Amino acid sequence: LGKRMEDHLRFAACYWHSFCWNGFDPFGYDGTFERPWQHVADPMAAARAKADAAFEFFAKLGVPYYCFHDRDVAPEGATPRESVNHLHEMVDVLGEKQQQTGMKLLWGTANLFSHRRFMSGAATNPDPALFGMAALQVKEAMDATLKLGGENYVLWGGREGYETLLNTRMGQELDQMGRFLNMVVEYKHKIGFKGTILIEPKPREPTKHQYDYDVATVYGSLCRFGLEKEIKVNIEANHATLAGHSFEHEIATAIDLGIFGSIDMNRGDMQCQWDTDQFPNSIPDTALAMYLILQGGGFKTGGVNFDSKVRRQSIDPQDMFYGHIGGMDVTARALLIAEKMITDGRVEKAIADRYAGWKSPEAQNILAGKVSLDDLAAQVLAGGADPRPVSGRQEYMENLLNAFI
Ligand code: GLO
Ligand code: NI
Ligand code: NI
Ligand code: NI
Repeated sequence: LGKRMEDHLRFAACYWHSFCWNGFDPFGYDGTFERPWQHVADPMAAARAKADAAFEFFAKLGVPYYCFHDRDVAPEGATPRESVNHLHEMVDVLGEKQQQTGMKLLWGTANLFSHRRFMSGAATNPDPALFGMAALQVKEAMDATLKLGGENYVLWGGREGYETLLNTRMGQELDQMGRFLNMVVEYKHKIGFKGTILIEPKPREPTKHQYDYDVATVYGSLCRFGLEKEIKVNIEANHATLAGHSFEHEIATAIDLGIFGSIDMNRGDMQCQWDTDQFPNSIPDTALAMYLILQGGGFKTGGVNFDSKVRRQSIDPQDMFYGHIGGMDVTARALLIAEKMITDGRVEKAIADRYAGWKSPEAQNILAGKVSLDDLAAQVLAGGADPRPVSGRQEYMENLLNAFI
């Protein structure tokens, strides 16, 4: 593979599911988890206690990377200035923790979706004052990411979408989003951040019509904003299935469009049609995803962030270890299977054989734009023969995957 297997184990644990989400759901207004820092009255003391617990967990897990939102690590203050001061203080704490544990930051991000001020969007808000608040938060989160040596910066447009066109100017909101993303990219260059900016597509939740629906939609927007060379995507398994795709379809689409960046690893639940963020547990599905990623050149600056959480009923802190260890084992096994598939070469060869006809100089001329529709039609008539159908061998190929597991 040209790279040692360990180079692909760029696994990250996320701060928010294990240390911020408390087990609430739309019917459980209160969480089910007991967190010691919830009872600490001073918000900054609570943030420090939370950081102690988070890094103790990351270190015990032995995971090399973590990811966080600004508000996961530092509480909102009474004014924008106070919120910024909180973040600066906590970035120093995180820096010390990284030094002590050897943990690295896979990516940083800003939470532009939990606070009520963002209920009608962040960059796509009808009020420019809220666009400004989003800019402040992203600027500060990018600074924090740079300072902590983060390798990427993620933008998930949590509230960038709408509920009804009877109160929404969609065209204007998309223009606002384009301006915002261009400002982010300009700022990245201004501060000399070398990492990749990643958009995380997601459909249907929390707004009814999310603008960053899936990889193809994001690509269309990036082209419209002139940013298709500047921004890549962070693909989440559960978001892919919510959009009616498979995880591997979204990965393959991004690779083919040249915008594959990183993945958020989890698994959707076919019965609960929302973003349940379960730990991955299907080896065949994960193997296929890893196969495509390795075939596409592997992870460059990106990695595998476990955007996964234990269930509301799993209040035993040990379940957090079981969840992560199980999910990481599944992913590691999937990587080994993917490696076997690549060295074996049968899948690759079967695909090459299927498209072999396109290797001829005549066929290459068609793809190179050297043949017109009517010329080609005339050639077919002159040739006389009726072309034979090409077999898909779908059942054989799908079963072949099982031979590697
Ligand atoms: C929500 C998303 C969210 C993002 C995170 C990073 O469904 O998956 O967890 O990954 O906000 O921006
Ligand atoms: Ni995610
Ligand atoms: Ni998600
Ligand atoms: Ni999710």
